[in-house]
Amino acid sequence: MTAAGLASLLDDRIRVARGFVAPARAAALMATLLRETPWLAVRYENGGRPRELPRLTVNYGERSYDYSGLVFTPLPWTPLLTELRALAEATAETRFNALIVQLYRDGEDGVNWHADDSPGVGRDPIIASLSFGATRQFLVRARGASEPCLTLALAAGDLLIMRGDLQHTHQHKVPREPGVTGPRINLTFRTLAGPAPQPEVAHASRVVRWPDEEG
Ligand SMILES: O=C(O)CCC(=O)C(=O)O
Repeated sequence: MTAAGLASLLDDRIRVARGFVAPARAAALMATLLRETPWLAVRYENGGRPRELPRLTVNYGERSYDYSGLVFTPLPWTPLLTELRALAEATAETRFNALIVQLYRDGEDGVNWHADDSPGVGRDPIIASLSFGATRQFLVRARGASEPCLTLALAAGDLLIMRGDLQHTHQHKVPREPGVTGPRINLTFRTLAGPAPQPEVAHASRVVRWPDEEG
């Protein structure tokens, strides 16, 4: 445990605070975020074929952000997200200027093995991740390994902090879990610096209301 009561894993590259947000507040936040977020279904091309990310996503902050070969245009901070950012900053002991909000509509949605190592986040980023809604598995593997070295079930209200050289030594993933029927929302707060990439993706994607349109 660290001084802030965080469990320390993988040589302190990961810190976890279970129940960082109390259950009733976490449930209320889930409902509010689900309803008020202008979810984006991100479309892109792979080998000339149209694809859509298997999750809905929205970026907030002051600066466009590129990852997975796409450039995302941010929305301005809302009062609620500013409040959550302050909570994450106090525990992660850093300042954040960017947020990715992701909606995993059910167990068919996920994110494949990757590291958050795009140039905008700098060399050893501190990334704070807050989870709401359905519990999902969060896997970590050493680069070059095929099997995970760490599996965490991230539940509503849990805070996970990635830090140090984790993004260079390991990759992470939220696997598909077809048995999961409920939605999950994940917020990852980051610090972006350097020249902003040119926005390109917004016009290629579509804003959806969820669950109205997709459910
Ligand atoms: O949903 C999560 O817990 C992880 C999200 C993630 O992998 C990322 O934002 O890089």
